[in-house]
Amino acid sequence: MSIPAQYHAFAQGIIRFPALRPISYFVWSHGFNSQRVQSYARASKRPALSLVSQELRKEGIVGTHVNHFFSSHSKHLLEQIENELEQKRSVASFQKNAYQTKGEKAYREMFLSKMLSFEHPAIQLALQPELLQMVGDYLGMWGFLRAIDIWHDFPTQQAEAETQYWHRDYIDVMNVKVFIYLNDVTKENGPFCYVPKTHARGSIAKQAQAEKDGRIRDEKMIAVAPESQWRICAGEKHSIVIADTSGYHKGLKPTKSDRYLLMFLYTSGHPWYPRDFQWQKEVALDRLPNDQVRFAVLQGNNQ
Ligand SMILES: O=C(O)CCC(=O)C(=O)O
Ligand SMILES: [Fe+2]
Repeated sequence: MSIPAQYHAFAQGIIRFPALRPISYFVWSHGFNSQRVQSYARASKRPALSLVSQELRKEGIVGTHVNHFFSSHSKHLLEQIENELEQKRSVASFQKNAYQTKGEKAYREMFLSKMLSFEHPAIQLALQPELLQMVGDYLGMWGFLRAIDIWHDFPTQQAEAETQYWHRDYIDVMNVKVFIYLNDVTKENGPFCYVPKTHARGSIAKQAQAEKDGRIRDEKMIAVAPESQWRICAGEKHSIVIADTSGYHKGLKPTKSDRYLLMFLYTSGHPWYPRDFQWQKEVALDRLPNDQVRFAVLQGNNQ
């Protein structure tokens, strides 16, 4: 099914115009993503939503830890990813920004290639059942793995830029972004920050006022929710932060040291921008063991 161009504008109604939320949510889930919804519903009859997805629905953000959330297989995959990262970092010729793609951010280098194999441990980790089930429980449909990367954020001489200001991600009606911290993160090395309940289906519908330069500053965010409610996600290595980034968020600018994290982004089968990586070679369908994984790998509504 091809999606009419008007769809995106309509779907954005759920984020920009609270009055349109119920109808645009309905069309998004039961129209354009209906097969994903049905397959999820069949597999998860009367889902006893995990505490993580329940909290995510209510707050738009939830924190957990690798030791509480990951199976031993997932932990093993994470170790492989960290070993690979360590090797890349130790290559003498490795330059800051060497892995950046064009138009990217001056405060971040990214380690994963945009051509990935299905076997890559980061892909395998992103497709583990504890993650896909949590994403499905939150979205109410099987999610699609829209983006994946390893970020290294570092202090710069410049002022805050881009995602270091409050913003919403206009990527889909709902989304799930998973950050796995690969080092200890404090207020000084760029924690992820979030204003709870501002996600598309959250209880705070108020929109923050942007300045002329398009930035939303702290003073304007206070009008949406008092600072005492903001979540500054400091956490030790292997903390997991899960957020629907349709809600207001930013990465606090690192002041003293660096931050490393693994990032997965899951959306519906119809994100507003295409997947940001490609398969090195087409994934053989018999490698996809069930609907949960099939829908995560293959874009669209029908598998
Ligand atoms: O750097 C961060 O913690 C936040 C980045 C961001 O805006 C995003 O992941 O959507
Ligand atoms: Fe963002």
